[in-house]
Amino acid sequence: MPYSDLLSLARSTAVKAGELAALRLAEGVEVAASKSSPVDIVTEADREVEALIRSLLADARPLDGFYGEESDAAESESGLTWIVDPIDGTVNYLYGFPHYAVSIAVVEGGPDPLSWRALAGCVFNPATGELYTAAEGSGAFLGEKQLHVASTVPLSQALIGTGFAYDSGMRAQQGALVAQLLPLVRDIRRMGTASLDLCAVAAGRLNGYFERTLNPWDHAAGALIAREAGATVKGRGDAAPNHEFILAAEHDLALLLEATLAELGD
Ligand code: LIP
Repeated sequence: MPYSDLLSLARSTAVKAGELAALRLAEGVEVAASKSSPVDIVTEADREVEALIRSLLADARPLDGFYGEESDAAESESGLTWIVDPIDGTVNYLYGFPHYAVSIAVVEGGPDPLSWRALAGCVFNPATGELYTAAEGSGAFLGEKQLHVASTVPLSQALIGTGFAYDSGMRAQQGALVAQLLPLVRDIRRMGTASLDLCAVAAGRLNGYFERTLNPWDHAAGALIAREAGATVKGRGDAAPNHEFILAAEHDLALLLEATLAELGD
């Protein structure tokens, strides 16, 4: 399998990082600081887990670039860059809600989702032990089980995941949009962890997912996993997923969901 060495490194690193995150959670975590808003928080565990990931990756591949949520970016000398969210779903983690993940992806190029080519990715939920993986062209897996996106359904039968920004003004807009969408679909799920939402689409646990204002580290691995499971993963129109918008679903539903969101003013 191409990129098997990269995927193996992502997988082993994610498991070690997840074990550390779970250990720190068991010891008790507190807010270390807030970032873009009072509810956009970071814990010391986020920082410690990212430092571990960064160290393991640098030991194995010192010339690769690094782009993580909690530390400074490092330029790539190899042409590859690691895109890392040490604890995606930080608020879930802080509250002890068992739905958070270590998300690690390696891309050809730099940390720009509009231009990178994702090669391998891993999303690990330490609370459940679920380990999602994918390498470009080799399919997506939950453990050893190959994943396939759910078959298409009418929008009225679709279970749709989404999430909200940390900015209160943006949240008001997103809440108003969800209020309009809710009667048009089976139901809405807001689970708080973009990487796991994208893996849920890959696993057929969600029919679709969309969100705005995500950072590259939130979606780099999950988008590859969803795409390798057969989902359409996109930005608006022909754009690649990006900060402004990401949507993942089986192809026909993806186009219908995007058109519906546009009609609702998103
Ligand atoms: C989170 C995302 C989630 C989004 C949250 C937050 P974080 O990332 O995974 O989808 O709705 O607002 O951005 O901040 O926990 O790494």
